[in-house]
Amino acid sequence: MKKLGWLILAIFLVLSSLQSAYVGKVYIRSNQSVHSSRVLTARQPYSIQQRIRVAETKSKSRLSGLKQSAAISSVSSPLYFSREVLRGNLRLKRTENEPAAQMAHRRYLQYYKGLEVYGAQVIQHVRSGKLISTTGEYYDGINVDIIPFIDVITATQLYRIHIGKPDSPTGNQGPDLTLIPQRAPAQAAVTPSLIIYPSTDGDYRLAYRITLTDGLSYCMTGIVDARTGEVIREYSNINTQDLTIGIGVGVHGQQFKLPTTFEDNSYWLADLTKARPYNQLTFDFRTFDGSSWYVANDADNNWLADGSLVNAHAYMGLVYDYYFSVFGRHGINDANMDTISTVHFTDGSTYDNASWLGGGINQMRFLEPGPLNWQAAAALDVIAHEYSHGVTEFTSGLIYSLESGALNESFSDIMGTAVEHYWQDPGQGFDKSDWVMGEDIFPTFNTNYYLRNLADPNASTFAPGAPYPCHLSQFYVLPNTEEADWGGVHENCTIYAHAYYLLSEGGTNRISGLSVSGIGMDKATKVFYRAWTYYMVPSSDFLYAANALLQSAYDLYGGSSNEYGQAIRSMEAIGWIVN
Ligand SMILES: [Ca+2]
Ligand SMILES: [Ca+2]
Ligand SMILES: [Zn+2]
Repeated sequence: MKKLGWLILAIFLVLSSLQSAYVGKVYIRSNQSVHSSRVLTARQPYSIQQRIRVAETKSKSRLSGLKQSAAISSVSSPLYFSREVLRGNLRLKRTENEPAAQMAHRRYLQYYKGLEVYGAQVIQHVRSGKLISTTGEYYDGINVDIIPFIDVITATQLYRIHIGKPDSPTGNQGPDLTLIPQRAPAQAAVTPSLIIYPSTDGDYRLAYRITLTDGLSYCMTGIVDARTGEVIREYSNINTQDLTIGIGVGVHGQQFKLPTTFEDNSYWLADLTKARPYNQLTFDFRTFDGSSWYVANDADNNWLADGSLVNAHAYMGLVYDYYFSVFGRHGINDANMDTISTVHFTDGSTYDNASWLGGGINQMRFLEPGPLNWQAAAALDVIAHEYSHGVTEFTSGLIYSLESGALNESFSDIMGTAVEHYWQDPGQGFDKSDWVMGEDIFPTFNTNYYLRNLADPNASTFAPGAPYPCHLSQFYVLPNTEEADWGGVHENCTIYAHAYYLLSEGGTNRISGLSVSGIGMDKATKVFYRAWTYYMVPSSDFLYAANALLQSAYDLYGGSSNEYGQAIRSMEAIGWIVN
């Protein structure tokens, strides 16, 4: 019973066992088996002790010591409150719904003459539509001139000098992309702004709030007086207690910064909620001792020995950042669950592949290169593909067989490609964005080496004479057995992935001859993401998917929009009759 569960839940990157399948000139090894009991029994306790520590910097971001407002009672009056909302002095930041308690918590920011009052928030607690209480920090009687004496550029430069980083980019810009293909975490993407700062002496000061970051090693926020240039206050946005930043070189020679942890006189490939708000651990299966394997470690935090460990750890963070910045998603389960991957995994018989292992294990595995020397962790689209299987598990839950399984694979390829385009520049060669899957796992770059082609699925075959399909009429009807890849989930997935390509970039379907005008990748991804995570259910089939996609486009852009029209066209292009 349990064993059957495992079999279903291990989702591999490529087809499992259609004989002699190949892509381009490269043969895919068949019999990617997950039967081995070692896959199931080996447990991996965290080798790093004291995982939970008190975050020292936490108290710094509180307003302790500042003037405590007695004004919260005045703002508790519904009349006063609504007047302040109308004036724009209280603006809703977000509502947290708590269905179990039939409550909603509406969090408002305080403004003065259009400027945010630093640290001030008022929260209305509502049950069944009725106001229960009002809490927070609110300042009244503010009287301050809002004309600054120094401009934002000068203030930013002053703060750069203050932290000893005269060339630091501000938080809303990316760091130096030539050296490190890594953008600033979305959390740091803060545009400098003028604010009202309630100071400890009970007065209010006009100030700039400025965040400076290089994307990972530091992320400092300073409050700079807009009249005097004095740095009134500052704090780090990274809880740096034991976060260390390593430097590593990936499989293709790229340099990355890596969030690591120093402990037991060694550096570990682990970010324990320091650089990002979740635990991210990258295990090295070569440490397997018969029962456990361990987080990768390194003596000097210069990760030069193994590129795939470096790629896996760095890319996992980039995938998180993508989902957070584009969709506001907090990790695989949207609640910042641990993100665990193992590199160099093997059960003695499986190689040259990657997988998401769900069902409570919830880990990714990048397999030891085998005869083909595939470095599965070296490809950003592959990492995002596996990660997205995790997202599927916590959203639509598309069952991994037949049409729902092919859709599950489609969305992993779609998101893998979206993430690649987000972080990499278009082009040919390693570390460039394109419309094929997995090209960076190969030891040498060749435009014919890839797993699947979203732009032109028919251009490659998964078995002699069997091209990947681009149209419903090319759907492969296969039995729901492991030998037949659970109804061809890795084969039929290209139909919807191709629809995504057509909607993004525009183009003509080879079979129907119907053309779609591209609406751009950002919009197309939004349409697909919403259908995938909000509308689909475990048993959704291809027809359901078509309707979910159209509903998603309709929600976003309306029934008379070009976007909706092109979404319809994309479904017609792959063979649906829309009426
Ligand atoms: Ca690429
Ligand atoms: Ca790619
Ligand atoms: Zn997959």
